[in-house]
Amino acid sequence: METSPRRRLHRLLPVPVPSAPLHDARTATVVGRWLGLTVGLCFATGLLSHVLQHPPHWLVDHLPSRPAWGYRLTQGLHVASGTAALPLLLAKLWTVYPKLFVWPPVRSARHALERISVAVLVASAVFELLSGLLNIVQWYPWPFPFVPVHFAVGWLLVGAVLLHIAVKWPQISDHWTRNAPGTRGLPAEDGPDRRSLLAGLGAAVGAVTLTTVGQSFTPLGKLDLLAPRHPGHGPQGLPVNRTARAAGITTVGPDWRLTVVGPRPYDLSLAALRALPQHEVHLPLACVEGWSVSARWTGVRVRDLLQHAGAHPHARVRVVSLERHGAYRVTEMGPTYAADPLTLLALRLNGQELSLDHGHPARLIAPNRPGVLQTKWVTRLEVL
Ligand SMILES: Nc1nc2c(c(=O)[nH]1)N[C@H]1C(S)=C(S)[C@@H](COP(=O)(O)O)O[C@H]1N2
Ligand SMILES: [Mo]
Repeated sequence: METSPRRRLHRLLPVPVPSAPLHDARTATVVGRWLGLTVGLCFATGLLSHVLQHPPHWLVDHLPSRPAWGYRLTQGLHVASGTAALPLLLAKLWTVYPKLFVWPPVRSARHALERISVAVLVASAVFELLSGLLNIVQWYPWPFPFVPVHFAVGWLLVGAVLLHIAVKWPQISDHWTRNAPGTRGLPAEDGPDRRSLLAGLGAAVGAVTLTTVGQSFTPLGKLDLLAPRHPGHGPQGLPVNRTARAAGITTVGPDWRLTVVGPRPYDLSLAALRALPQHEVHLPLACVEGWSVSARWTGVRVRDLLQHAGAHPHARVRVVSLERHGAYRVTEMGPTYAADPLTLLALRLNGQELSLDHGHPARLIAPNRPGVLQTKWVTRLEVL
């Protein structure tokens, strides 16, 4: 290793020279490991969310309906880690951007491959974080469906991260600790400028986290200034993603009936449903967009309704809404949810009859289940 003038100066002076360039491997390593950690957490929780929403057929019967707060926690972490990764990604890109302009741009086949892999890494990271952010505000300014594309690019990103770690392993291990081999004999600390950069970055991550995480972690609800949803805001104290109007449901008349299709099919009027044994559960509604609210739901156990139709206790169920169009008008549920005593066809929310926006006259509420699958305006249960 050549000795730079700065390094020579460093040896002469007893105090550190406050001019570390910050576009260096040590800074890239420190920022990179925080970014890697948040992206890893975001990927793992995203994968879990995907499996709960779109389980492969061999897993449908085994999805856990407990802990009841599981999805609230993991999806809260998914959105919080993705949000925290934004300032980290910007800092990382700033640290390494001079490398984009190295000359000559390609030195060898290996170098060309490395640059291509970095391009994939940067593009997929920017795409994942931005598309996730726009999904939270429900803005889809692109022609493709969000869920499958966000999921597929997530794999691309994780592959690119692993490749990047492998390629950069020598630099990463050299600069993992402060006393890097190339700087042996120098004071074992980061200069004031790197320390300020990292402190500023920590403050930025802390600020975006504290002002958004209250959307699912309600004790911090008062600080929830930047998130688009606020847990307590909305009819009956809950936000609404799809209003009754947007779903094309203006009124539900007295002729509404719940049909249960199974070996012994039957249907029930609302009065008959209200006359069945009612149960009360405290369960969170946890939206994939990260907001979550716990509420008190009252209604009839889905298990009881299915049993009455002669369903096998391990049967899967299809839940059908009055809604005519819309991606979530029909959902399916495996036996772990259907048989769980906490899974209700809810008629009441926080002591009042469900409002039309929350799914009047009946909606599904089940433990550890993504919000998108908590079907509103239910009119049919089909034993599969
Ligand atoms: N029929 C139907 N049910 C639905 C939806 C929908 O679009 N149609 N949206 C779901 C989503 S994404 C969420 S987060 C919850 C929100 O419930 P809330 O509006 O009562 O808060 O309802 C779910 N149930
Ligand atoms: Mo949702």
